[in-house]
Amino acid sequence: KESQAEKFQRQHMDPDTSTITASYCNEMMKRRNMTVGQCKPVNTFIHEPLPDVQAVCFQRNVPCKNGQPNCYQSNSKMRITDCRLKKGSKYPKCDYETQQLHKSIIVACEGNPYVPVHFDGSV
Ligand code: PAX
Repeated sequence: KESQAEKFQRQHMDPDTSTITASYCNEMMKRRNMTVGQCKPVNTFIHEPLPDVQAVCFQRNVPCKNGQPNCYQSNSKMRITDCRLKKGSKYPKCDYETQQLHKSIIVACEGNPYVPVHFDGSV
């Protein structure tokens, strides 16, 4: 079974992509199984090496949106792509807007090893 850490990597890690095209989110949201049963409304992909993203669990502790205390904000801005379901897009035709950004990420971490399991947002 897929662990929470593996699920985070499937949903949020894409270190090796250099060119992001307008169809990036439509392709990636499907390829990474986020358009099964419903279209996931918002999802962020991170284009940085996995160790750099795992290291965020030991950076600045910030409160999570849900009030839990296990969120961390990256010291550095990271290359990310936000995928947002377009207005009027209806399952099973999941049509996404692709937006490339350079922002600090906030992730929730759990476990031993202590690794990212949830993407809380970007600032
Ligand atoms: P998730 O289901 O929210 O969290 P996501 O991050 O890919 O998935 P399982 O066992 O899988 O149910 N976990 C936590 N969740 C929230 N807050 C804290 N502190 C926490 N600690 C542990 C994956 C698992 O992490 C556990 C949680 O119980 C899950 O366990 O976000 C909705 C989704 O949209 C993404 C992020 C979320 O998906 P929202 O708005 O409800 O926080 N998303 C959202 C994104 O990718 N990019 C964005 O900019 C935003 C706003």
